[in-house]
Amino acid sequence: MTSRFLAACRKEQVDRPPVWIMRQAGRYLPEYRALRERAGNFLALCTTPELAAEATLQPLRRFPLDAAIVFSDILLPLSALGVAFSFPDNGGPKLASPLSRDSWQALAPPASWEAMEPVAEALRLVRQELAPEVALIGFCGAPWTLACYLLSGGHDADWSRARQAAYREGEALLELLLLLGRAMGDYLAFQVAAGAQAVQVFDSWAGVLPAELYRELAVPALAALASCLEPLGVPRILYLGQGSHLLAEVAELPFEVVSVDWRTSLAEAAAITGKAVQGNLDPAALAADPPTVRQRTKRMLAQAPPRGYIANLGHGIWPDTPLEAVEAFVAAVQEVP
Ligand code: 1CP
Repeated sequence: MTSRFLAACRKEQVDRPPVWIMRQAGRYLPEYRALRERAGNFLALCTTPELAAEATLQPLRRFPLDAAIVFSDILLPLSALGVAFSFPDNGGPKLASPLSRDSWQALAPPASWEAMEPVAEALRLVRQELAPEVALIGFCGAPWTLACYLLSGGHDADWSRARQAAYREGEALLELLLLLGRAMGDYLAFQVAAGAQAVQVFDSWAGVLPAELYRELAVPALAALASCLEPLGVPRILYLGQGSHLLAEVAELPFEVVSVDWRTSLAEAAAITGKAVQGNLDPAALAADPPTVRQRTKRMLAQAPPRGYIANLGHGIWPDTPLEAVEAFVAAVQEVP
């Protein structure tokens, strides 16, 4: 059976839009919280293939989603580049120390992805369990978003260190971004070899850059990343957080799908980029009662292009999301037309 998700990525005709949810495995699911408890901590969950596979499959057992995304994190492959970080129990990743220009210039691409073998094994385990029509997605962080974490050392409200570096030492930063782009392209190819049928590159913090700097710094690194995947023929999805002003910048990049958040119109994203589009319900909308979620979802669908559309949220689902709201969201997409 062919995958509705893969067909939509290629802008082929489908009976209804495919649907999946960014961060669909996670804390809003009680069974995820139990699994994470069993694993002891988040890193152990990511690096034990049987547990990572189980986390990946959990949302699929509950909701009839059209795609699974391997359970991991964008920071994990940086360990293969020698970057040390941790995931404290509450909040996002923390680096042992933020990278300075000297330390980032000493980074080298990994000779192999052997250190990421648990992710490959999780992909293989998940593929064995998934129904044939459900697509399996691999992912990585975009060079710019990874650089935000590397230079700030953890979450930062305005990513000042990376943005200042973009102006103060743009040439050196471009070298770092190109290195990350080549490394992540290679890492995604490694995931494809293990069974990923499509890949998503998360540029969650794209929107903090003005268009001019995005063009000068982020785009060449994304081009390097995407070109590593060219021979493999898998659909490439670029998630652009807060990226309305960047649509024209990414139009020429070899990604088949652009994924946008709730601030960007789906119709405009499709018109400006010419690509298939994914998104874009506000994750906050899932706090409403099921009939309201259904109504908001229908409104989103009405804005979507007739071909080349994948229903999703505009960013990752929030941990306090009620399960009934997720059900209403998925059902509203699937009962089309
Ligand atoms: O269980 C926990 O408490 C850990 C929370 C958590 C989870 C469930 C983190 C820490 N990462 C993840 C998994 C994860 N991260 C997945 C796979 C799950 C799935 O999609 O089903 C994916 C695709 C990611 C990607 C990711 N990690 C992004 C890009 C997407 C986005 O949300 O913008 C980013 C920015 C990260 C960094 C990160 N890791 C974890 C957190 C809480 C964060 C965000 C920190 C921040 O806001 O800066």
